[in-house]
Amino acid sequence: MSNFSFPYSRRWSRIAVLFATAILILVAFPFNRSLVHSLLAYGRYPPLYPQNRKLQLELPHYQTYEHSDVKYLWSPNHPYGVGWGNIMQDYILNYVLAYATNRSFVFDDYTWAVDGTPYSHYNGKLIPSRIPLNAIIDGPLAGGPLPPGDNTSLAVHKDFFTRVCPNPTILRLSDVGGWSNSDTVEFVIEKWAEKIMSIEDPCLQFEETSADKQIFNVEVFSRKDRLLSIWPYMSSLPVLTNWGWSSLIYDAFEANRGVIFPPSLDWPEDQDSRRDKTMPGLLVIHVRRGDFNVHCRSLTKWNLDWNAFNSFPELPDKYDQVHSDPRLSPENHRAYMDHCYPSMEQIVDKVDTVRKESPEPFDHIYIMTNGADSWVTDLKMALHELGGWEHIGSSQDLSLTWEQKFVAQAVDMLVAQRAQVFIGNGWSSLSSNVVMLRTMDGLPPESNRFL
Ligand SMILES: Nc1nc2c(ncn2[C@@H]2O[C@H](COP(=O)(O)OP(=O)(O)O)[C@@H](O)[C@H]2O)c(=O)[nH]1
Ligand SMILES: [Mg+2]
Repeated sequence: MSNFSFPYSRRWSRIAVLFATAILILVAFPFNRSLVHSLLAYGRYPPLYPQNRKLQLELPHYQTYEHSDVKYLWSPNHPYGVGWGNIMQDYILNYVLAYATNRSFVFDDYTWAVDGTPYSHYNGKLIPSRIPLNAIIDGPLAGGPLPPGDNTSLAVHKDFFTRVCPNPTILRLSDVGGWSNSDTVEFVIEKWAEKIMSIEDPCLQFEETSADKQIFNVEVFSRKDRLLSIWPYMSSLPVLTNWGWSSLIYDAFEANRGVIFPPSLDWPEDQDSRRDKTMPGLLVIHVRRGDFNVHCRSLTKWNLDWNAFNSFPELPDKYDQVHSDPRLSPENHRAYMDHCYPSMEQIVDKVDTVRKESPEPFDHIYIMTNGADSWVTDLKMALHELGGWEHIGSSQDLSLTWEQKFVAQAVDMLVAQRAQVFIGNGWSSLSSNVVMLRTMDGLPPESNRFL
């Protein structure tokens, strides 16, 4: 008898498991659509980068710093729930302030949510709430070494800072007078540097209030008259001269050479000489989709200028050339949107124009984008119709590891950094950071164009 009952009970237990899973999904779905979607799509949770996290909590200089008189500056109140482009800008300016005041810069993760949960929802998907900075970048900002002869203290992670500085001196924005949100970043840094340099306590932090309650709020990056005068100083600092991407990003680039720039190119064998090399004949275009549809409409209401370094005076395409106040007439509004959120036809036209104007031929194009797959496929077809391409690649063609998937924007930035010509979106901070890094790499201003 018992011999017969076995298959039955096994079958029943399988049915019961399937039934329970189905019920779980049905019950959970209305409450946690993204979770269920992600689990069904990928069958796993986003990565939490344990190796990177461990490394940044064990940086080699911590041992000596623990028993020394190193001075620190921790600026909390970084924005959250925003893209990497915005965070990168924010971190760099705060690093400049710490460096200018001879203090160790304190960095935190690229933080999407501060509620303590490991995962967040974005665009119907689960993402890590926090990504260790060293999963994206390498170099001084993430605690890497400074060039020989530079004795400024190295950066440390926030967890190290809170351990060695349990009772820091707290700075409030009102502690320094004589500056306002309309002054240049250069002036604001000078003002604050005076104050910070006068403080003896090695442990110093700004009061933790709310995101964006900081010296440099996000508005700084859309006001060229406030930002650009800091560039000569900022561009001389190791945070930019020694900028590097994490090995996760460089590895993704190398693994995807075939869809970025197929191997016809003479490409140095060793990793070091590859790092700063541009790829002749490669045109990269940043096609900002998704949230920009709504975002661009909001920008028209404020008549917002191009973002940060997209307004370098040397660049050939200028905001003023193509835009008049979009609030004044429907035509102006349309002209603004044509550049902020261009149609497929307008994008193809721009590529055509840039290609015709360039003295060098382009036969490879790479579309970096957050656009939907089917839309990108159509754009590729439309570009193909222009003719003359040996290869058309895009973000959607990249094969990435699970850990690389969630930092894919940095992989695209590296591709754009190495393009012979880059076409960006003037309002995008991601584009602006690309232009900034390309400028640091000594690429000519004419090689940065805008839609
Ligand atoms: N992989 C990839 N993601 C992008 C691209 N453009 C935008 N995104 C995504 O959208 C976010 C854009 O936010 P942000 O970096 O702040 O740039 P901005 O909004 O254009 O100023 C990025 O962090 C990415 O998650 C792109 O070209 N490639
Ligand atoms: Mg953004």
